[in-house]
This record gives sequence, structure tokens and C-alpha cells, in this order.
Amino acid sequence: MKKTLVLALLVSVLLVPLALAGGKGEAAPGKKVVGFSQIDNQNPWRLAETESVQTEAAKRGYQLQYSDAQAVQENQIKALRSFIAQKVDGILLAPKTETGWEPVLREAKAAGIPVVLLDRNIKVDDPSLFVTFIGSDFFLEGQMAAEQMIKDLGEGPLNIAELQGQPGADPTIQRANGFRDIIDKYPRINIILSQTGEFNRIKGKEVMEAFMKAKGREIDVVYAHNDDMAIGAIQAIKEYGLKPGSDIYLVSIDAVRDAFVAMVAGELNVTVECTPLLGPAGFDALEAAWRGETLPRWIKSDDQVFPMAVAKDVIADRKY
Ligand code: GYE
Repeated sequence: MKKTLVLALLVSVLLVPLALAGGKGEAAPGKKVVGFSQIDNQNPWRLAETESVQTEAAKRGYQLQYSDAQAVQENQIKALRSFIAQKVDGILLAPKTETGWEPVLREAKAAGIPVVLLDRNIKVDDPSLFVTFIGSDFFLEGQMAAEQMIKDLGEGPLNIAELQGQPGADPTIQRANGFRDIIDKYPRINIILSQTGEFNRIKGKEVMEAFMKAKGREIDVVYAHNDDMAIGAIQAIKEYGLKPGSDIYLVSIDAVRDAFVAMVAGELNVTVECTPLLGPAGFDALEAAWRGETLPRWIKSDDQVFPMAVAKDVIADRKY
């Protein structure tokens, strides 16, 4: 009797410091552990998404293993493998590109770990490799951007310079296609320049500088796949000596706060919303998977168009 007590005391004395030391990778007893693989944090949209996931994890009492891949897909795959090795209870994955995920997702499936896709979709043959995709309709966003442009500027002639997102990413592909789907009906509206700006403000500015040098006076419109690249482009247009918002019309996607600031200043003509606040839906989906429920393949966000004229009335209410 005495011996067992001593032993029990000894064990607990030894275990307490171990538990306290257990930071990264060790679950607090009873707390579910969720791994979140983020693409990067190079624009306010992504920071808002990261914050949404972190806040929601804390609210629901989950331990979050967070990994920022710094825009390298290979780092995301490594992060997933480390989550699997740690036997996390679930994974939230914001996948950089559409392809290349099959092997690691098969490993997660074999380990019984549900994977929920946040903000970008992927292409896999086996639909059981992920629970659901939570995000926007990027094709529709591209269409909405083109429709608003035509509403504002008419049927042409219009020369468009396009700043594309990260190559191979679902939103890049769909935003390019959706926009073309509309303008292809107008023979006098043409994309005369198109290049990636990586969804990044500095890169967007650099590409726009090159565009201005090449065809500055011919460009009527800039279509940027995200607000940050449009903001970079605004800088480049100003430095070139033209007025963004009037000499050159700019349309972009995301509806981050900085886009509203640019619209209020008269320098951005329109932004199409794409919500990054996906934390709550992400954890709802994981919880449903843990309960054994099946979810729709796509949980779609509801987005809207914000033209320059409404910016000053709504800017105060923007959540990101
Ligand atoms: O538009 C962009 C971000 O995947 C929908 O990625 C997201 C896009 C968003 O870096 O700003």
C-alpha cells in the first residue's frame, strides 16, 4: 500500500515538469490538436485568415499547431507529414497550388486524420482524400470583376493589363478564366499584357513598372487577381506620372481594408469581396468529420462587389 503511494507520488512528481515542458507537439490532456498549414503571410488577406483560424481554435479550446510555408509548397508537405507524425486530430490546409497533394493526403487518410481545405481547392482523383473545400467561387469573382468594369467603362475599346496570382493556384486559374469568360464576348476588349505578381504587393508593383515601360499609354485597365497587387500597381502608375483610378481604371479582388482606403482616395475603382474569415467554418467542418458526418464537397462563401462609390459608406464596417 505504502509502496504504491510512494510510487504514484514519484511518478506524478516526474511527470508534472514533463507536462509543463511539453510545448510544441505535445497535446495538453483532453485538448484536441489541430494542425494548420498556411501558405504564407505576405498580404493582409492571409494575415486575416491566420488570425481567424487562431482565434477560433482558442475559442473552441483546441491546441493549434501552426506552420507558415513561406509560399513554398514543399514546406507545406513537410508540415503535413509532421502533423501526421504527431498524430494530430485534424488538419486545416490552405493549399498553395492545385496539384501535388495526393501522396501526403493518402498518408493522412491512412492515419485516420481528416483534412479540411481552406480558401483554395485542389485536384485529386480520390474525393475521399479531403473532407470539404471551404472558400469562394473564384470563377464568379473573375466574372463579377469583368462585369463591373464593363458596367463602368462600356464595351471598349479597352486594353487590359492583368496581374495574375501565384502560378498554379486555384484562385489564379479561376479568376483568369472567369474574367475571360465575360470579356470574350466583347471583341474590342482585350488583355494586352499578363504576368504573375504572386499575390504580392512588391511583386505587383515591379510587374506594373515593367508594363508601364512597355505600354504605359496604351493601358486602359488593370485587372489584379488580388488587392495587394493592385495597390502595388497604383504606386507604379503614380511614379510613371499617371493617375490611378482615372487615367487607368483598376479592378481587383479580396476587399481588404487597404482596398477601401484606396477607393476612398479615388485610386482603385472596384474590389470584389473574397472573405478570409474561414476559421469558424473550418472547425465546424472538422467537428462534423469527427462525428462521422459527410459534408458537401464545397462550402461556398458568399461574396459581393464593392465599387468605389460605396467605399466611404462601408469602410468602417469592414472586418478585415
Ligand atoms: O485572394 C490572396 C491570397 O487563396 C483566395 O490568396 C486566396 C487568395 C487571396 O494570398 O490575397
